[in-house]
Amino acid sequence: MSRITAPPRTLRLYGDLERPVDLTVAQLRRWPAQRAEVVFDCATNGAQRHVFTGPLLRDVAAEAHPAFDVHRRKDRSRFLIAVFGGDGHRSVLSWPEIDAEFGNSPVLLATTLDGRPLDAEGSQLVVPGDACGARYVSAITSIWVGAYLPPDR
Ligand SMILES: Nc1nc2c(c(=O)[nH]1)N[C@H]1C(S)=C(S)[C@@H](COP(=O)(O)O)O[C@H]1N2
Ligand SMILES: [Mo]
Repeated sequence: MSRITAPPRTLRLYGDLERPVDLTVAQLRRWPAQRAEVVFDCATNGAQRHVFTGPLLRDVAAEAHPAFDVHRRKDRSRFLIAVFGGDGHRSVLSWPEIDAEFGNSPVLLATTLDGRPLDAEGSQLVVPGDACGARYVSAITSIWVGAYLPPDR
């Protein structure tokens, strides 16, 4: 048994949140896990089929208390989500895309990929509705949640 193991990757949930938090993959297992069997296409690698498990992004993000009035759909509809990978790859989602009263997309923060725990490399975003794999951001280092306002508004 090796004593030298990589420290677990931590994901920083920050932005317009009342309770920003740093989470390891182990801590992501506190939420109920869903299972997603997905197929997506990659421009360089072709079609890929994978099985992911993990909590819903909206459940994890909700516990960080985004700074909107949770009872007002119009207020929730303003928020964006940016997901960053360790290699600089990043993608955006919107809050209404994953909100149960809007697009209701079952986006996951994976804790396993094809049965393999992701503790060392970090969580991966799972966007089951996407035909393309680009938003399946792996080795997530941070997630920003907030109401972006273009500079000219
Ligand atoms: N961190 C990170 N995640 C990423 C990417 C990347 O370059 N960096 N590529 C995306 C793309 S384009 C695809 S198709 C899927 C699967 O890519 P893979 O086959 O290289 O794993 O991961 C996505 N997640
Ligand atoms: Mo890709």
